[in-house]
Amino acid sequence: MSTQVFGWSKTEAEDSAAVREFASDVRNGLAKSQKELHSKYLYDELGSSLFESITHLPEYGLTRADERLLQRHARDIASLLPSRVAIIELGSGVGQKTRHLLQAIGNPLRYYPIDVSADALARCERDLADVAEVHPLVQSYLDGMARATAERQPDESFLVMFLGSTIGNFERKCALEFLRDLRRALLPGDMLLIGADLVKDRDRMLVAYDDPTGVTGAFNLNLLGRINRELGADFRLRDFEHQARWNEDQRRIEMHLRSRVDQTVRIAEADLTVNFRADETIWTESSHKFQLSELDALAEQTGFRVEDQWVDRDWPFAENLWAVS
Ligand code: AVJ
Repeated sequence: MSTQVFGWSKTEAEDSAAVREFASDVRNGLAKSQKELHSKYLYDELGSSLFESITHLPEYGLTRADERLLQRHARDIASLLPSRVAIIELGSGVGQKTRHLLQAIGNPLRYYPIDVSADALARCERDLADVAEVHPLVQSYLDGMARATAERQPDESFLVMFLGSTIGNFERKCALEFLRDLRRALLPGDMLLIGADLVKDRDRMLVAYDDPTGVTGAFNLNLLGRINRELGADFRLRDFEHQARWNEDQRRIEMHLRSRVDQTVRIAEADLTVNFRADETIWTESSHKFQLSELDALAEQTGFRVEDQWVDRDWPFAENLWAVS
């Protein structure tokens, strides 16, 4: 997003710029031969709350593993941080997982959560007010980073947190580029705490993204609902079906929305009419899964040094502490 928004009071001009950008992304994405929509658009207010529900599903162990590691090792992690530190979190959501670490650090602390969901950030600010001075940023990751690091105090270092395996949503090549950009926004002494979901049993991965309760399906289909609401489209959600696939070559789960029938959809605000053949899909998200060795290589290729790593045994997931090298 190009708008520089602080807090959650967007002006009308910023709102309409965001709608135009959404419309243009939808137009470009649906013009491709494999139709696609960017996964960041899954997180409107309803989508964010559906994702929050996903984190409670027994089949989706990822978030609980992440939180277990942060809770169990909060003191270890805190002991490895620079003495004067401020925290930036990319894609914080409500920031629940971060509480343990903020508490373990103890001293008065500036915390900059960055997220696309203003609602989640409002809750985050409320919930964490007792453990940090919260400065919410409704911005893209790198814009928010620039905003936060501009407030660096003398002798202060930043810890950037990128939890929940959100890095897995990037194509592997884009993850590399993104981490390099992130590195460029930091200084020696700064650190990155990055969570990554590990490759595990195929059926376990698949059911985590295709739960029998149907919450993930609702989360995925809501993207079409959002296009109806914000871009005046006429998607019939019942004529689409949620699909999760394991892509073995790319080691990633892909979510798709499969058209059940031949159909035509009108998206007024994008001035677009789209045809779907029965069985054709819109690709809405990739969640790449990692090998431990791959994570160390990723650090090295992007200008970081591995400081420590913690792995959950019940749900293979790795928390990685890297330092700017
Ligand atoms: C929040 C991006 C890590 O990819 O596992 C959950 C999002 N999508 N179920 C993930 C998600 C479907 C999640 N991340």
